Amino acid sequence: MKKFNRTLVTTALPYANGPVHIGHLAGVYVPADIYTRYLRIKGEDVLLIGGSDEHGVPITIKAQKEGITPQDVVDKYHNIIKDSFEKFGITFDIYSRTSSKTHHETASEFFKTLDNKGEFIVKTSEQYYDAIANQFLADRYITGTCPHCNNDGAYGDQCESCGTSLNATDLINPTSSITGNKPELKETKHWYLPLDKYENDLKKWILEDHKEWKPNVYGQCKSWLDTGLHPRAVTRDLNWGVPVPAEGAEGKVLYVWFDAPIGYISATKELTPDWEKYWKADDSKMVHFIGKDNIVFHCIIFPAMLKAEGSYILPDNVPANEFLNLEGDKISTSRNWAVWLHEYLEEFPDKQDVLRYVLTANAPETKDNDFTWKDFQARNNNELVAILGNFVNRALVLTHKYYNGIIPAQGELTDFDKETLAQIPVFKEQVEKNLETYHFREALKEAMNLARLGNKYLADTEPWKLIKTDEERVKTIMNISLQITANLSTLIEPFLPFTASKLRGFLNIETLAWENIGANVISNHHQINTASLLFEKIEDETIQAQVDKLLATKAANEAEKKIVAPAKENINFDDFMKLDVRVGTITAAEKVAKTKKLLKLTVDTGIDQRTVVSGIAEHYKPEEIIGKQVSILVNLEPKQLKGIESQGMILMAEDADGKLSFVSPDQSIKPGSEIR
Ligand code: B3M
Ligand code: ZN
Repeated sequence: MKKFNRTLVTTALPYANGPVHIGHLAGVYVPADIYTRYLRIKGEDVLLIGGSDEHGVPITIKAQKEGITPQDVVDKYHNIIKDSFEKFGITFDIYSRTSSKTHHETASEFFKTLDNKGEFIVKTSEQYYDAIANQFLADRYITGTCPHCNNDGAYGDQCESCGTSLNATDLINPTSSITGNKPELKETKHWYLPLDKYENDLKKWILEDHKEWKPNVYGQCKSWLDTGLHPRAVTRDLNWGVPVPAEGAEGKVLYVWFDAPIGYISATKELTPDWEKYWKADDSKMVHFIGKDNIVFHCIIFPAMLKAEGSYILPDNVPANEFLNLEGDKISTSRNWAVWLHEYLEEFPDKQDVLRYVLTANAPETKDNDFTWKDFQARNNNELVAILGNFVNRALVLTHKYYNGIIPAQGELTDFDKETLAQIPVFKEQVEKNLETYHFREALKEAMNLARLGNKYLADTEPWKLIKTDEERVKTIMNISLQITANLSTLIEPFLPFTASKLRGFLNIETLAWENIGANVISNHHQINTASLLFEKIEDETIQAQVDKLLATKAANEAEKKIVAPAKENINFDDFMKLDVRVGTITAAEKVAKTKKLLKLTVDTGIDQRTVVSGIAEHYKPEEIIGKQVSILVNLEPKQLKGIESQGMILMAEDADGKLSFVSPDQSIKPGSEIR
């Protein structure tokens, strides 16, 4: 195996268009943090690089939806995301953002270098243009009917109903989602990176030289490479991003997937003047932690960019994970189907390690996996509490009870003692071997096996019985139990950093050297501190509350689906003009006796003062609506209701839950004004 002298660990830059959730943590940030902490504790030279991806259509769409600027969007979410990562103990050496000045300069320079070297092909093609909005439309801004399944809401790049990848020009009846206008085809010029030029190099590099990559990653790369690579546009017609530094490129920005991976370089630059060593020296190892939807960008496109530039190293590994689902459904930001990290931190204070543990133990390493709250509870109660917490607690409590917290010296060791101690370095090696090959679930299991060993040792030696008959022997047993505990505090550090630090506090020790795991690491007569429980049981009610929260989300999503009733059959203009709707002012209101729903209203319609009976009593109190301006249909045939003649109808908006709301003018206007 090649010998490396430093490691650069990068993590996918999350789009700053929403907060981060457990899927992000499980797929990318926890494994990357485990890996980095492991190398750091071994004393290696390693950097963990991260940041927010603040460009591209995902950001502009969010801005449009919320009626704010793209800058507002990224400012808001960058801070939320950064804060969540920090609180979960993801130890970034730098968490930057692609809107930074250094990044704009770096990405721009990178493009210029390639352009000057003649690495791009410039081509003109026809793309959809919205003549009213005066702009070319990104694929995501075009909707239409899917030619494969007839779904009406297909996007220009994909139909989410049948999953087919589309070109915008495939859509039947394309519509601009900015103006609702029918877009037209118009010529535009773009810069393309000829990926085909690197096909053979990439084939050798991945398919022959990196057979050790995870099967899911290797397989995806192979299928791309087998299909054949084509030139890919690296510029876009958009007004948000890094401007294309070339002549004739006004109004164009770098494609977000061109600039985002360069973000890893910019962030390293911002972190250290020594950045080039990490990116260009042959003895540097680069590892990209990403989710499976980013594989092609990190294994094919970015390496092609780096090769085209010429002075950079390529990643040594890209241990991409599959997806984590939530209670059987795909995690979705737009459907709010997620466990949001900032909410978890509030609802489960000081339980970061519980989530880190569960997400690692159940990581989607080789296939999609499911997060369920039941499993979360079970792993906490049956593993963290019952195995790790229980062992540590017994070792510490007994030491306090028998020896006032002063570690007794070992006497003569039995064969069983020796066998037990000999196991410790075996677990260390297993953890190492698994971490170095990106098998984080397995590595965690091996670390937990040391706690299992401790439990077994105590169960087999039963010091609480021996203390009455063989006090000398108990000293040895407790010493060995504490050696195991102290070794545990190092072995679990990469996975459960908060717990490891607590444990060191209980033991009254500093971080121990990784290399020493396996030895007797804590000395005789050392005084330990008083301890509390490392983990607490999570009760059914707590879990039920989380399940209920998700059920409420499901119900809200269902209601949302129902809310928009399909449009009724078309009517002609004359039919419409038959309706005489006016602005009226409510001048009096009272409940209709012996009814629950009805109010008797007097309305100034401008034409007259008239009586209307309206079914709104469950939504409004009579006294709160006097003076309110409303919409009233004045030419509806009068009707007798509970003995009162109702002369017209107040128009109400009604949502899926049956909530009613007046349709009122947004400023005071003369009663009798016509509504059409
Ligand atoms: N922002 C996509 C994503 O969040 C993208 C990753 C960029 S990594 C350079 O899935
Ligand atoms: Zn379709």
